[in-house]
Amino acid sequence: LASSMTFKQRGEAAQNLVARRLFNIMENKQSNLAVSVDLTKSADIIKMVDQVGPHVCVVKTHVDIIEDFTADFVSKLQKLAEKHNFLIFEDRKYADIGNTVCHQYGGGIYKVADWAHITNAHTVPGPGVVQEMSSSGNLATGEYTKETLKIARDHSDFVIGFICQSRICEDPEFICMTPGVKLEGGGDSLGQQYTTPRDAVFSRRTDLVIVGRGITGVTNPEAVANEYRLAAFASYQERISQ
Ligand code: 6AU
Repeated sequence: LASSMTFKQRGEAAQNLVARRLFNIMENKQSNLAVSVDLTKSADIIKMVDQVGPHVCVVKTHVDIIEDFTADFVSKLQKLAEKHNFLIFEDRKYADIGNTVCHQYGGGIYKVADWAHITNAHTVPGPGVVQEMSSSGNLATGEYTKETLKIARDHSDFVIGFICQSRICEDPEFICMTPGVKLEGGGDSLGQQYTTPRDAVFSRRTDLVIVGRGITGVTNPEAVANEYRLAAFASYQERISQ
């Protein structure tokens, strides 16, 4: 069962090279923390990523909210990914027909396929990647999750995991990533609901927590990122030693 295996064992079980690399980083950096750097100015993002970099396995971006996006931003981000050993996840949530998604992923201004190690897609249009949302009242439940899992298994050369609020499968090679995480729980004014790292990784048995404003919104992001890393990794260790 995935939830009782170590990240090292799961890296060995995975065929997909990105999944293998991610499990490897998680094991080596003792980090199952992704930071979502949802800031709108390139320089602020780069500064934040350099601060939290030592503590994360993944940096997640939303490049379409950046006001001053350039190729230079991408090359700086890539340099930081090498310096701190993390993967870059562009949270683009593709949701259109294949032909349109090909253009959106490979072309346009952002050319996501050139630099993002990981991206994501809704499965509403058919084969893609699951989205099970953290916002209240989301419709991604039941049959949608089941169908998405099937799509993932049918395309396991390309799919490395899911965005989900609790573990949706025990396949060792798929990584369950949970957004909507804050040490103090709660929510925001627009429907976001927060769970704690322990609740996500120990109780709901997911693998990796995605934290945005809980880290980027504080005055000492590096120290707080380390707190989240320790909390999420201890919850993983507690789970596998059960
Ligand atoms: O910690 P926050 O609330 O500041 O940021 C959470 C981040 C945001 C969302 O776009 C994203 O996680 N997210 C996702 C993802 C990762 O796809 C899905 C979801 O259901 N909820 C969610 O918050 O960048």
